[in-house]
Amino acid sequence: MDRPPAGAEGPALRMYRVMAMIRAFEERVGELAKEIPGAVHLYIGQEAVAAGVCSVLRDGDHLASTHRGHGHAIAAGCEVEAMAAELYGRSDGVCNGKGGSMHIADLGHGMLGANGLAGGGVPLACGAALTARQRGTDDVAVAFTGDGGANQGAVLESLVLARMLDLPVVFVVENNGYAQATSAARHFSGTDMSARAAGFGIPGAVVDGADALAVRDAASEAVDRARSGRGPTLVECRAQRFHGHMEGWDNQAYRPAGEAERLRAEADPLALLRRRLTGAGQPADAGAELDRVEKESAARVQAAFDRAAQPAEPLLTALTTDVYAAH
Ligand SMILES: Cc1ncc(C[n+]2csc(CCOP(=O)(O)OP(=O)(O)O)c2C)c(N)n1
Ligand SMILES: [Mg+2]
Repeated sequence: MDRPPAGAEGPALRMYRVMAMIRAFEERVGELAKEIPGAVHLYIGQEAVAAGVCSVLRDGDHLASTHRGHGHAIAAGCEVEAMAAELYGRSDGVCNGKGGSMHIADLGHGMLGANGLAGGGVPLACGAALTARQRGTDDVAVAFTGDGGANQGAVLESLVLARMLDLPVVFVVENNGYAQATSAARHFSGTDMSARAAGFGIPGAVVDGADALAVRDAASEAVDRARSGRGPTLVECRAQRFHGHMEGWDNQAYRPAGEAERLRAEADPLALLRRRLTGAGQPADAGAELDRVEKESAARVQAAFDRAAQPAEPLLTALTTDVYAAH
């Protein structure tokens, strides 16, 4: 994990930096989606979840992501330059251009990988948690999944395993109300995930996933529990997906008319945190500082993609390398 520099800057501003970078990255990916090879799933609307959860992680911790993984990677500290290169399949991408959007992994930052399999990262995080236990460290692992992925057998098995071994793992369910075109009301049995957690003997919490500070609080409690040997927690973050499931594919006809626009207006995580950071009792120049953060993020992302769009495809000789990895 790459923590932003400490000092006078408080956690809220640090989270805003992360969220602004995710938003800038994802907006640029949205603009370039037609020319980026492969599928891209945007995280716009869910930034507070990745930023809030990762704000309480430290070096040595791990996270396993989903197919909607750019935000998790950025919050873990992955370089946007190497991510942009990866999206274009360049040899200087974070996975040498062989993974693309849905397989961004960066072990140097504890990022076990985005994952094309819904729910697929969850058992991996349990593996990282078990490794930490066996090595005698107090490192923790975070398993991200969506609401759809949360129905996967491997996720439910992971909940059993985590409880039985009391693994230092935190399950984060990003409930954005949809699995592709199917609303959670039509695919999710029960009322909420935290109630499901109780059935596995695991503490559960539900939190507003648009509220970075609330996510951070819930994640902090869960990570402390894991780090101190008190076992797993499941945190359901009620989040919103402002875009379709995947760029260039989804006309969102399954959504109530105007829903995405309404959510953007009412539940934008950046707007919410900005209000907190510029409200009563905050420095007079706080708004200008946030503007600067957004501008810097957009400029860095622009430069990253300008460079990434230049061809630098992996050589043919690289075809047989990176097939197996020893960990
Ligand atoms: C095991 C598996 N089954 C089906 C799919 C096809 N698929 C891709 S994304 C997706 C929906 C995932 O929904 P959710 O977990 O809620 O994540 P979100 O897209 O909302 O972030 C499905 C079914 C898949 N990738 N993997
Ligand atoms: Mg979903």
